[in-house]
Amino acid sequence: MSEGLRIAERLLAGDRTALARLISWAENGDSRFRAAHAAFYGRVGRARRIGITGPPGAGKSTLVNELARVLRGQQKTVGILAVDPTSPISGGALLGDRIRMESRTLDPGVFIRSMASRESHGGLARAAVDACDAMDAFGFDVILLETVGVGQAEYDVVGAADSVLVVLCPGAGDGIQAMKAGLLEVADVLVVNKCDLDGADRLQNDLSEAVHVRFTKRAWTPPIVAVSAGKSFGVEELVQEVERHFAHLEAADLALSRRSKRVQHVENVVDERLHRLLWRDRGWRAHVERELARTVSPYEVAEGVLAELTARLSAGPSMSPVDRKVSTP
Ligand SMILES: Nc1nc2c(ncn2[C@@H]2O[C@H](COP(=O)(O)OP(=O)(O)OP(=O)(O)O)[C@@H](O)[C@H]2O)c(=O)[nH]1
Ligand SMILES: [Mg+2]
Repeated sequence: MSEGLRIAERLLAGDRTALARLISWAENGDSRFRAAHAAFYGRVGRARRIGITGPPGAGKSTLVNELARVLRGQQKTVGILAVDPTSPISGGALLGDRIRMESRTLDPGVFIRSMASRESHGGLARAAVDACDAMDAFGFDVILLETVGVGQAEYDVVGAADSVLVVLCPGAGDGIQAMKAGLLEVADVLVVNKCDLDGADRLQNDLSEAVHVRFTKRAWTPPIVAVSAGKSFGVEELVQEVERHFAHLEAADLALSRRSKRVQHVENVVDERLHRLLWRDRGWRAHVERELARTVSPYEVAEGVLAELTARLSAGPSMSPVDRKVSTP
């Protein structure tokens, strides 16, 4: 039996070490993950996935901890994945998260894991979905996925969840920033956190106006929920709103919604593998360098690569000029 299959069996038997190993494989793009995934995929789909995003410092981690507390009170088991960009600043925040979430780490009904976001080309979203799949197959009832809402890569990550919570808090122009950054567009529920602070009412009003203008033609209008994660206020109501959104998905077509998100996952897998195959391979890089040295324009070089690639894709399994022992054009 392959290592991937053995790990999958252990995962399905409830072995947390196997879960941790699988998530590391997912994070590193380890090929053993694929065999394991194929083996446990039949058990994926029972968990509710909730994405939590928003600007740095909005209180996402504090809220995730609070959500876990409320969900545990409902006897639900919770898997938590915090996706952090690999920057020195959030490296510190990550440590902070670990400490803050410590109150949940002794609870066997909770699993907490963080993941660094260094991969591009769909790699981050792919790895996050893979990790969620592993937690789902393990048997967690709810999966909470936290990511800093700073760009498209992060939106792609939370976009794979069933429900997306966008967390904002009062502060200079935060609501406006969110609207500019396209954060509202990804929201199923808007959370005004730190409602213990001044300016929360104004933020709530601003958001309410923006939602009115932008979401008129959609089947679901994101509710705006005021909470104070820091003071454990309003979190039960927030959980109810998330339930309401999930009920809406189920009434519409949950399977369809999930399937369309799976399409994105497949796209990400393909993008990432193609990218690796092409550019981590010195053969193609060297070819491009040689061509550029002949003062061929970048577009001409790109056209040449694409033509050769298309030919090789239809010709055989390997696209690498090195693997196929053929010289580059
Ligand atoms: N006053 C107040 N402060 C809060 C509340 N919730 C969180 N905070 C504080 O806000 C700061 C940031 O909280 P985090 O939970 O780390 O925020 P985050 O969004 O996860 O931050 P990053 O992951 O670094 O983007 C911390 O100092 C929290 O204690 C709240 O409801 N009220
Ligand atoms: Mg955080």
